[in-house]
Amino acid sequence: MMSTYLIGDVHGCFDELMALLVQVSFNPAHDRLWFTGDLVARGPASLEVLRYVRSLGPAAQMVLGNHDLHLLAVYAGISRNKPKDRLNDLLNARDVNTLINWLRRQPVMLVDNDLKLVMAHAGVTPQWDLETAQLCAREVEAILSSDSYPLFLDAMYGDMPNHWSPELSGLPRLRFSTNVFTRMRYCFSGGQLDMICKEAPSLLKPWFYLPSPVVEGNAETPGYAIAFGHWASLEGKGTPDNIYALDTGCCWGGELTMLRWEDKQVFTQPSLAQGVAAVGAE
Ligand SMILES: [Mn+2]
Repeated sequence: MMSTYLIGDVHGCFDELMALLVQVSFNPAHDRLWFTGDLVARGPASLEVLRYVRSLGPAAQMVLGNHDLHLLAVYAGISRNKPKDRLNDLLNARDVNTLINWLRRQPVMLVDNDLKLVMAHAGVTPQWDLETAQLCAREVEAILSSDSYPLFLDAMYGDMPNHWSPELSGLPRLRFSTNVFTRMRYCFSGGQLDMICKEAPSLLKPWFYLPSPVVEGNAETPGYAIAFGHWASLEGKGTPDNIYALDTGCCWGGELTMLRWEDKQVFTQPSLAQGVAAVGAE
C-alpha cells in the first residue's frame, strides 16, 4: 500500500534522513516523499541530500525554502557563501551545475487535490485563497526556471511590499510571494507580513492563527490542510487542526520529523551530530 511521507527541513542532515527512511522501510517504487524545503545549508551533507532527492525522480517532491534560494543566489554570484552554511562541497562538486539547474526548477508550493493537502516552506498567507496562492506560486516558478532567474534572485531580497494586493505586479509582486512561501512567520491582524521579528510582539500573530481561506474552503472549493517547515522553534507544536509544522531543528541538534499522511503517524530521528550548537532560529 502506498504511503505519502511529509518530511521537515533536512538542512544537509543526510544520515538522519536515511535513518528515518529505514524506520518505515521507504520504498520508492510505492511510496512518495514530500519535503518542506531547506534541503541544504547548516548541516554536514547538503551535497548528498540534493543528489539523493534528485535521484528519487517522481517518488520525491519538494518545495523551495529560503536556504535553497540562498544557495541559488550564491551560485549565481549574487549572495556571499557563508562558512556556517557548509556549502563548499556542494559548490565544488563536479555535478553542481546539474544540481543547481534541477533545484531551481522545483516548485514553491505543492498541491494534492486528492489528499486535499498543500505544502509550502514557510506557509500560505491568510490573504490568499487557494486559487491566488497557485497563481502566485506559478509566477515565481516561471521566472526561477527561466533563463532570467538571476535577475529575480537579485531582486528577491527585501521586506516590502508586505501586504497583498492583486494589483501588485513585476518584481515587487514576485518578492511578496517569495517572502510568503519561503520566509513568513508572523502577520499583523490585517494579514500584512512582518518580516523582521522572530519573537512575538503583542500586535503580531503566527500566520496560521489567522483564518485561512485555504484551510476553510468555500462553497465551490473544499478546505485543504497546509504543511510547512521553516520554523524550528515551534518544535512542531501549537498549530490549529489541519495545519502541520514539520521543522523540528535537526541541524540545530533537534530531530528530523516525518509525518505519514495516510494515518498521521509521526516518525522522528534525533540529530546524529556531535556537539551541535544551541537550537537556532532559522
Ligand atoms: Mn529551515
